[in-house]
Amino acid sequence: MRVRIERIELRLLRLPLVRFFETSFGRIHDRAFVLVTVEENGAVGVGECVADDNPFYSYETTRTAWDIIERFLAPIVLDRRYAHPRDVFDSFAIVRGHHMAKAAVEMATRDLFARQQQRPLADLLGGSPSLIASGIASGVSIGIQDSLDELAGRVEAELAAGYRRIKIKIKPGWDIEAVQKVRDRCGSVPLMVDANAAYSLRDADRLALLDPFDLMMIEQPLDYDDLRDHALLQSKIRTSICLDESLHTPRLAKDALENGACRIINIKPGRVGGHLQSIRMHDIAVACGAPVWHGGMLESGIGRAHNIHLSTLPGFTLPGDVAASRRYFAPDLIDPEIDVRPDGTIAVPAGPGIGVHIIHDRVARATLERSELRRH
Ligand code: OSB
Ligand code: MG
Repeated sequence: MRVRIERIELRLLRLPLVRFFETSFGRIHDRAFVLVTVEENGAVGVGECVADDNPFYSYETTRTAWDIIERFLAPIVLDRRYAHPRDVFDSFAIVRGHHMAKAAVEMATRDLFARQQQRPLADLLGGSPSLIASGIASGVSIGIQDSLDELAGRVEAELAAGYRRIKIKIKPGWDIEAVQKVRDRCGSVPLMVDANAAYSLRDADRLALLDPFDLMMIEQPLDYDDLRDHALLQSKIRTSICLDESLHTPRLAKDALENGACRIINIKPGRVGGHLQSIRMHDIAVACGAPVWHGGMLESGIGRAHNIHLSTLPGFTLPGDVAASRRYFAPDLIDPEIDVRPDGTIAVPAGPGIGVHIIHDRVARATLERSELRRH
């Protein structure tokens, strides 16, 4: 068994969002991303690069990812024989960082390999058979709204749809009141907040005001490179800190957990460099006894499908930001779309690879640029 990529196709896509999404970085109305297709002998695999147009969540952008894949990653993988796609990430070691670019190529190669073997990706990744059968628990991420009433209405609608946990975005000026409003209207539902690095340690007293609301966690309150201040903050507040932006590598996750900078780990394969690094980070968190959940990056159904398969690893014990397609895109690039069931779970696609059917017409219509890479 081996995998050897003969051709890579890059596409820059843009899809309008069903509704704007606002975080502490600002408000967006559409989502641009690079879709990576790898091919061997007519068989293909796909990966969605989660880098956005802007370098706000991470320094990577659609343009940097395209450039890094074209000039550095493609020359490494093209025509190289890998015994297994788990070897792809480490073969990129000469390139520092650029995890989103690396992840898209590694994940596409995983999909290709799993399809060649006629196995679902979850099985290849080491997913738990019971989670593969039962589906994964789904939560939603709700952006900053124009009013607190609008926010409460959205939370109610998502709870009615079955979602098992609600996350609301916060920033200074949209925090305590927002949480208070949701608790007043919706009671003791599983609730958490995500600050996307909008605070500093000087805000510790304000963040401690969240303690009485019994939140599951506060995600990434402080800066993306700031483990020490997160540890100091965690010692001052009762609410558990979960890190997202700060955790780029398994080693950082270990440092963060051992030094008390967080108690819970968010895993996004794009942020850490793909499935292998996600599995390593998952294993570290499990060894430390820390709960893990799967984050989201407003992916289309293609990236979403990868996330669902990865979420079947046994350490993913908390509901992830892996929700139905229709929350973001109408239509999605896949059919049938990803849907949530009334019990708040999402089925794991059962076919080979990521197991979803891509509507190529829709991909073509959303494509702004296209390029084919081969070894010459
Ligand atoms: O911080 O988790 C985040 C979206 C884009 C960038 C960062 C984040 C998010 C979300 C949305 O919270 C998660 C999703 O539903 O895909
Ligand atoms: Mg986050």
